Amino acid sequence: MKMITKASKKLIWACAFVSLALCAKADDGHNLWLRPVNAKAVKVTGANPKSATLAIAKKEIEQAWLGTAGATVKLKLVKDPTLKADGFKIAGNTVSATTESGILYGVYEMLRRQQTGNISNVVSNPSYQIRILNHWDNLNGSIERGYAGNSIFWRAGDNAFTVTDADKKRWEEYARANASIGINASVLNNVNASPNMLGEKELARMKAIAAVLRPYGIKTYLAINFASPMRLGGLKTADPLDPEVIKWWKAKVAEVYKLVPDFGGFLVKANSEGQPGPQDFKRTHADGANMLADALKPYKGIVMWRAFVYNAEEKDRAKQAYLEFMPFDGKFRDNVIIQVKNGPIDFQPREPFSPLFGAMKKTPVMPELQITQEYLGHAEQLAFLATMWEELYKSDTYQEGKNSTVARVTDGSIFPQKYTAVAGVSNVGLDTNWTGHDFAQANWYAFGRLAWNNQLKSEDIANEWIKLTFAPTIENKDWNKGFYEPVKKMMLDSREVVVNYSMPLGLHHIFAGNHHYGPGAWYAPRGTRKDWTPPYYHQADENGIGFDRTKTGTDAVDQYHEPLSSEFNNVATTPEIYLLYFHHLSWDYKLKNGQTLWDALCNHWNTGVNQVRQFQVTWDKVQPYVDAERFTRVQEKLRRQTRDAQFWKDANLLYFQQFSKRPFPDNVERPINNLNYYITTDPLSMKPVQQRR
Ligand code: BDP
Repeated sequence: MKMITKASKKLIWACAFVSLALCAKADDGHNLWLRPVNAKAVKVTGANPKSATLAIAKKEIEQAWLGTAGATVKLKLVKDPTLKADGFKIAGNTVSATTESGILYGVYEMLRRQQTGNISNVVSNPSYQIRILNHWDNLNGSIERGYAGNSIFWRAGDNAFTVTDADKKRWEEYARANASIGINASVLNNVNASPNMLGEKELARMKAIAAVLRPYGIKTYLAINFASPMRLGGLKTADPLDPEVIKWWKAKVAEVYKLVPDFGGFLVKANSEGQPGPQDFKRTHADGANMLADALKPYKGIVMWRAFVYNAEEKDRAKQAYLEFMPFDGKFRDNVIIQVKNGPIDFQPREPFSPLFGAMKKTPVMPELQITQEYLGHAEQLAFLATMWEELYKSDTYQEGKNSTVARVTDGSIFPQKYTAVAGVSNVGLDTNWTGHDFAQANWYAFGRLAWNNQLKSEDIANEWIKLTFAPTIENKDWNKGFYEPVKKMMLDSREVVVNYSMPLGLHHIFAGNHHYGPGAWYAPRGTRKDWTPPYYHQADENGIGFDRTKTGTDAVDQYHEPLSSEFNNVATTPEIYLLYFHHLSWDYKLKNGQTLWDALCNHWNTGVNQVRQFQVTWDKVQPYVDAERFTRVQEKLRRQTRDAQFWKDANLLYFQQFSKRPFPDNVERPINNLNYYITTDPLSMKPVQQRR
């Protein structure tokens, strides 16, 4: 009798495990870091039923409460001078804030703390008022630099403007994910903006989107085409000082606010990469931005004016944004904010920070980060970008003395700013898992968490994200050692690994043309703008490699505040991570570790490949702790990353060896093809290409 009981007990346990394992098996990644949990009973008070935002807060608690069963959670709107708008206080089971959105953020924080095992009281205020995603979504549904399917907002075809239930569901899921990490604004369309964005049907659809985002505390913004008065309005000019043009914008802005009374404002890419702008009419960036700012002002709208400008004639692209914008410091209206990419060139795997940070003292400046991995392996490669952004936020500009970090010169800690903001170019698309690569979700997450608190450490963000995203479905003591620790390490190393196999020691922009996936150091088709070709950036010749931006070169170092300017000017004091960004050095230049520059480059490329191989090992070993679906997806991505990292290494070794004329160090794995193969093979499609030289 006893025996049977024991056996049947065993059977019951076995069944339970099998069914749990089956449950855990299919995970398409759609739930992001907001996975369903076994919630306990809870009561919520203070959720005024008239408030859509508080209703969401209540629902979130009810479906994810992991605190004491039967507890009561109090939501409280308070007058508290220590809390900024959106800020919140968690004390025991009470969440208080001065705004409804603040309460919602507090609730998400409380639930996150329960899930990650970090329960404590907290007072939290956001670093930036506006924490905004920039969607480079085109009205036909495609996404510029998007790697996870088409736009969730726009599509082509007969039902382009029909708002379906599926649309609304997706927009709501998107809004919820953003709110859970504190993102409170979205630009719905590409900075390379179609004038049609301001057309009637497009604006009606924006209204529908805004209605879904609003209860989640998210404001809607649009990117505009500066020539809209001509291309959409039929005017003869878009001159910002022309009375008809001013009138046109005022009327358009009034129309927008009639549809969306809490509309946020405009994002503008002007006189950049062929986009129209005020300079087409012999006016300045300030003229253009201020005209739009005046139109938006009565509605409390703002202009985010991008500083991403450069033209082919200048000797050094890195200097141009600073040269163009510094003369206008203090000349912008108080509802204009200048949006500056993290680096002076573009969103490279590594660049020093843009010298505009901290230098514009009378104009608010907002950092623009790229969440979508245009230059870090698209949705094919694992690169956790929190470490890159942490490096940026922590960089000291010295503009107002020591500790004038990029974080502090942009978040209002140092300069009195009416508006503070940070933008991230989104990696979200219609793919089931939103971001293509399961680990790319972590970059969306990290952007939001750092926008909320720009002092957060990458490690803490990784900690939260892993626990929320991969929390074990089966209670497992070994999970920490078996999954959490190795995966965290892999994430924290991953950005540097990409730098290693592609552009170490300050190399930058040596990508294959157009799609920017894989190497193309040789890419310079006849007739192409020089500053769109890699040889412009690496400057390799028989004597050496690197871009001389010192005082005897283009003097870009001069745009940095002392002591940085001198530090970057002197090769001995330049951090080696920026070496070839600031200096043209001989192949035999000795690095701090005693290696020659050539050997060090080869070793970095080689190390990068070995590190990705190690990622494969790490991932294989976590198989017992993760559902089969996500395991396989990531495993496949890592296989491809290894292949492509090797492509980077081999192509770089062979191409640059033509100039260095030096052997590879013995330990470096030899290329598996000849240089011609790499030049004539597209690294994204792996198909033959012609005329890549
Ligand atoms: C570059 C991208 C291009 C964008 C541009 C921008 O390659 O697609 O339009 O940045 O930020 O990095 O405007």
